[in-house]
Amino acid sequence: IFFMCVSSDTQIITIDDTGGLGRRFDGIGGLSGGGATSRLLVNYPDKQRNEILDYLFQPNFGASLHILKVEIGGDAQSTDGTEASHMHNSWEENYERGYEWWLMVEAKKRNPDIKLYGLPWAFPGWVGAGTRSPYTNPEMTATYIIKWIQGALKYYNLTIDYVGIWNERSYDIKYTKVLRQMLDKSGFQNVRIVAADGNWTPVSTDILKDAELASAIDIIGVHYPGTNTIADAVATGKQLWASEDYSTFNDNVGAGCWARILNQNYVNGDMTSTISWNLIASYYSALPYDRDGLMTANSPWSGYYRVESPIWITAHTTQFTSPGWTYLGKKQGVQFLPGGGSIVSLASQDRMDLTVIIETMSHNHSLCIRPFLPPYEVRQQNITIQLKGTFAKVQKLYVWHSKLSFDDQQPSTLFENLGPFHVVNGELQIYLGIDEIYTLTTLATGQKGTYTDPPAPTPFPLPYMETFEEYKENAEPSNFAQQTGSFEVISLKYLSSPVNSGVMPFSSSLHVLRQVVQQPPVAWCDAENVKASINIIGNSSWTDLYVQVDAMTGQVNASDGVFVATRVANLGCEAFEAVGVFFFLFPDKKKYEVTGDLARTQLIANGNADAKTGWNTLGLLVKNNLAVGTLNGQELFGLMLPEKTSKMGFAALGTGSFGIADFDNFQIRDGK
Ligand code: 147
Repeated sequence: IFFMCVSSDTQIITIDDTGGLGRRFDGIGGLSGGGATSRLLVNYPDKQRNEILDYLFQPNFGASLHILKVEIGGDAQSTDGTEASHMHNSWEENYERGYEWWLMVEAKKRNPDIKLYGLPWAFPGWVGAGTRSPYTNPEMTATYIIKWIQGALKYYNLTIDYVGIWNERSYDIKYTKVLRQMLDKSGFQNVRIVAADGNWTPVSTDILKDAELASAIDIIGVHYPGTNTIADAVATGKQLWASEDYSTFNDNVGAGCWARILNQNYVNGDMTSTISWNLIASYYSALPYDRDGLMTANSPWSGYYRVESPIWITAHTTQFTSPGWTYLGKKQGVQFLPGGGSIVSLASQDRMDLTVIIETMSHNHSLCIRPFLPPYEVRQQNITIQLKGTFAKVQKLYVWHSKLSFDDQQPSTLFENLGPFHVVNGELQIYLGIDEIYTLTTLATGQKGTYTDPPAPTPFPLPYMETFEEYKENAEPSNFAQQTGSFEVISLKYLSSPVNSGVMPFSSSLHVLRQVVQQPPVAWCDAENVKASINIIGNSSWTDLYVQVDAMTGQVNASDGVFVATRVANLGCEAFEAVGVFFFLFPDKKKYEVTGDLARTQLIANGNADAKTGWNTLGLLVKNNLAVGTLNGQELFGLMLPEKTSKMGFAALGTGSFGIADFDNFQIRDGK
């Protein structure tokens, strides 16, 4: 690999730390959330779950990430599901919900130096103070966010390093200043604000106009910048981040995208951190943005997962740098290469160590989901690296190599250790092919971590029974993927509380699943326009199925009704038009409805139902074009489905409006 390409000239690249360095490097990160992207990870068997976490976070093993960014759950849809809020209502707080606390703890266990960054997509309705904006009462919203930061410290000993404003929605100058002041007053002077997790403007121009705002914001974070920055952003003097980027299918083109932007976000755009949406694709593949993570783990019932090529692209940078390292100056080891591609060079704080990353990704092999990538050419080339300044004395460089293959007959080389190469008179010559990544480093560390192959994938297991008994309170049950509303396991002791006065528990069971959202959220997308809740599970290609659940709406602030459903499709932010075969029961009205959609615009049948006060058992069998419903074991309807009804999809349960409902003894059986 290290031979000269005979007929072409060599271009000299000087790597030199004299005459000015570049910016501080802040690290490479992954984003869990925005939303529910780690949903299926938590219930993997322990062995595989630990392996996956090692591939993501263990230093010198795999992606070895420097930053973990997580969603601050808002009980609302934020792309692949809804994440639980620590304050469903203004009068309560809870730090046991969801899986981001767990994930942050696991990341810190592996890398105590990993930086943590929290950002809300949506907020519980009450944070809007009667409006659909989180900025109506800035002090209240800041209190809500600071409680999350305090909870992290108090219950998990997690120090949050960065906090954002509102993902890809309007940011607010007043709120940003209030958040800064209240963070400082709460002892969180070290929590730095990233703004505005959207576009370069107006935040950059606002910072230039407003000294108080400028001192409140530490980092300008933008999404999908296409490696470009703007002059106003540079003029602020702030650190610039691609605080969300990538979101590309994790095959080799995705890996090429990631390799290109990891280098060029700095070479071209002065950005000193790039964060991948998402960290790991742990959501059902029928949900939006299938496999847009650094690796894939969406089959917890089998234990199957895949370490995809973006993990090894990440390793090329992360295993040989740390936040606090410094980029060298432009044209001093940070530049585009003459034949196409790019090089970045970073030095440790003490300048004892040097890491150089080179990428030669071609246009069609490094397309990202967005924005448009203008055409460019890359050709094979020879370069001569000349080490100057502090690095003139370097004798050898350790070399790691990847070559992404786009030919089925040809395997890719991923993060191959080529060992140390001698630097002769401060020079090293390299032949660069196309679609390659090299790391040259003084560090003798680095490892391509491996575990033995996980079990083979299997389809979602049937029959399936869930009693919710095995979970801790506030947990989300395995394999459920809530799309609107927020569902958590609660203990029977609450069922006898005044909130549920007069309602007797159904069985001797201790735990039930409760939908807790009582009003529309300060939403991130349109999903909640449906004003109903839905929690899906299973397999998106199921056709004939029997589903059954016990449900109860006797509580104060109850939902108007409950449903079970099959063949459910159209989820994520499109859940407002989720389709399927839905069997709704409205216990107070003693009515039922069969509909072809969650919004109940496609009515198939309705009628009276002899619903009990308290718990009712709903059963729904859908087979070919027949649907049969039972209520408490008695047949309630048997009908033919209209031709346009959804033909396949997930099983689901949920509520007809926002409001509390409890579910228990959920069953799925093959309907064939
Ligand atoms: C981002 C979101 O922040 C993420 O939660 C996730 O939805 C991600 C998926 O690619 O996208 O939101 C964007 C959605 C659309 C655009 C940019 C960001 N867009 O069309 O430019």
